[in-house]
Amino acid sequence: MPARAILSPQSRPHPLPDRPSAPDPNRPMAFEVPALTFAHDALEPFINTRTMELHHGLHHGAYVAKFNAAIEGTDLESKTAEEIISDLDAVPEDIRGAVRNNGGGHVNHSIFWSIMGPGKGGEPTGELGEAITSTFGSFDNLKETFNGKGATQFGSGWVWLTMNPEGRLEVVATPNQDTPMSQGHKIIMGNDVWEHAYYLTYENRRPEYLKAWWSCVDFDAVAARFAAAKA
Ligand code: MN3
Repeated sequence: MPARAILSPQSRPHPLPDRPSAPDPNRPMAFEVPALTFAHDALEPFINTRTMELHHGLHHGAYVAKFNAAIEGTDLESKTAEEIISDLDAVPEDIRGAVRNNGGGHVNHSIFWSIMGPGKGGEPTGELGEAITSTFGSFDNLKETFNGKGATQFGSGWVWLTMNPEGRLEVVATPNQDTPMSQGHKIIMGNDVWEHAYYLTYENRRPEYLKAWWSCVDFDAVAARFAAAKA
């Protein structure tokens, strides 16, 4: 029996998306990839420059382009991305899958970029720090739970710290670009565990990436999300 190729071109995971097309000037309300507040190389050595270029520019860009295309001409154009993704039942069935994947991708990544920065890390303090200690016992316990759920999320997905519908902090994982917002959670912070988020540096060692990533977390930004979620 001939040896079987492990990766056929068809089964290759995560092909690079096409470069997103330029925004349509006739659709000024179209969603856009938010600009980073730091340079692509600023998260080295934890997240390398090429990963950031591809991830922020091309992967997120492709979600935005497909999200815009999916909702074009529908009354969803007047809603925010968060409103759309929080109420998928209100999305017409023929575009619901595209909106769930690409709207979710846009919202998830927009949050992800906003809670990271260079020279960050450390530990959460203030009310966020107290809530973490009271819910998980310690910040180290939260990290262990978060990294564990991120490492065992099968295939592509995300791991999140949320405020659940009961108003308590919770660590949840979601597959693909699903977002806990669709289940009534408020997102406090999250990490992307798709291979495109880490493979160039960490290859198959997702747990190593999960541990290193905490050095990029901007806890001031996370605390602001926590305060907004409580309000
Ligand atoms: Mn991603």
